Amino acid sequence: MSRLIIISNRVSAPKDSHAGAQGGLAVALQAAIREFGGIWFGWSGETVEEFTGQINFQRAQGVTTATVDLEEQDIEEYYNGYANRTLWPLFHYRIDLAEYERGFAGGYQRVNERFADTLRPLVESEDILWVQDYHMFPLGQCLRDRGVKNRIGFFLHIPWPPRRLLATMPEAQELVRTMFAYDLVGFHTQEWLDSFRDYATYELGATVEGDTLVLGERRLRAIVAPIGIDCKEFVAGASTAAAKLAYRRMRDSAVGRDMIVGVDRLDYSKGLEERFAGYERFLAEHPEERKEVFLLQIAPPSRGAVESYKKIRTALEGLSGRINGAYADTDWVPIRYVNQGYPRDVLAGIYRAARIGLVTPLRDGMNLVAKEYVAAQDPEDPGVLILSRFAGAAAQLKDAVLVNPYSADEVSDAIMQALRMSREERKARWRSMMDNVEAEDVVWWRTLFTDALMGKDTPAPIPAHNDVAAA
Ligand code: GDG
Repeated sequence: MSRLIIISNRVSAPKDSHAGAQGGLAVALQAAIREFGGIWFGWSGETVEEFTGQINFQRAQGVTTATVDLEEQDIEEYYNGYANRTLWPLFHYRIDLAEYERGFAGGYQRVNERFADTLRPLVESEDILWVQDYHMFPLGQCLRDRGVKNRIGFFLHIPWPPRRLLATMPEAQELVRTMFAYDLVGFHTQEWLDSFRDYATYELGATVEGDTLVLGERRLRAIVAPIGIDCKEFVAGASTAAAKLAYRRMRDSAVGRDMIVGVDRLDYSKGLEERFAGYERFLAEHPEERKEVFLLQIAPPSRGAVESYKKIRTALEGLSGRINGAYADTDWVPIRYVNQGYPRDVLAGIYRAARIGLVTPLRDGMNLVAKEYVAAQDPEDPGVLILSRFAGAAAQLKDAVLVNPYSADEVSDAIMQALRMSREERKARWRSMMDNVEAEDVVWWRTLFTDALMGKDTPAPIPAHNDVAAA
């Protein structure tokens, strides 16, 4: 049987602590490696004075990880630079924030070459390779240049931008051309896939044959594979002692008020400023509801080395302070804004205690918080998910209250609708969403992709347009 080599920027070795401590994606990829045998390869997260390509192998619970250290300059140009200041904003449609610097592009290419040099000797002829995410677009081509003939797949965890936005990046054509080194590419939604196909056909002259794009000698199959969560693990996590304690604490501290919860990495794509503005509109328009609700926003900081992330942190501190200053009373504060992370089972308890899950990214590849919120609910008295129509998750969670996150009025109306929603309606919407979260979980996603990569499934034609998230 073929071994599976997974390659991603960061690598998660299995941990000894209870299963809830790790994200569902890490656990699912580890399980895949256990099933097929193989390796998980990537950056160690450490720096070294001079790159050596020395691999640190580790084996834990049946999973082998192989990591390499990078130079300070690599991290500046490849990770903080091209990945986080060029590709991340551009792929979330924020060309106003995207920085196009040749130094970043050069460093990104150099690091991918370094990964390819290091990985090449580990690849055996029957292995199947699966590259994850935007840090590694050119890796497939770098491996082909070094004689790797194996099947290689690529999965993109973030959106794919419309072609006219992508065209603003100087290396766009080259980047998309190198993607034809892969045999299979996967996206969370049809919308992202359509944008990719548009670019490849209009800008590069690729042709479409069913679900395959053809460019010269290369054939690239493109599929939709929406990622899910480890639903069983999350449901179990919601009834651990820690979850129950968190649930009780939240309920006690709510003193009969309805809690609205948001949980997001501190990132401009998550629409936090717009969310606060929508909530403020709700408070302004519904004075009678003011002391009946509060918003708990959990936002652990991320990518603190990047300037735009420092800015959003300052902006949110100002905004939450202003809203609290304008509306708070001696016995009530409208926003509890928290800049720290919590263990996963504590999060599950918090989700369960919240009458509303407010998930309003401006643009999001999928958004797992939306699915976690659904999985954590009490089936007999579930809360309401308010979800941005611009999150990939909206294509699956059609019974959420879908909103345009840019519209404070829509967010405000959705909060009111959710607060007034009958238990009957809440249960019906929740059941339909939970059916999806249970069925299309992270193992389903992983199997969908690896089966396609190994040619074990039946290709379906690409529909002309995405009927869901095309807005
Ligand atoms: C990228 C794409 C796509 C958050 N706060 C805490 C915490 N989290 C966990 C959540 C969730 C995860 O982080 C965030 O996942 P998302 O999907 O919402 O967002 P990204 O990090 O931007 O992920 C995204 C995803 O890749 C997968 O393909 O869905 O669109 O952008 O699991 O629970 N976890 C803990 N404490 C926290 O305080 N333990």
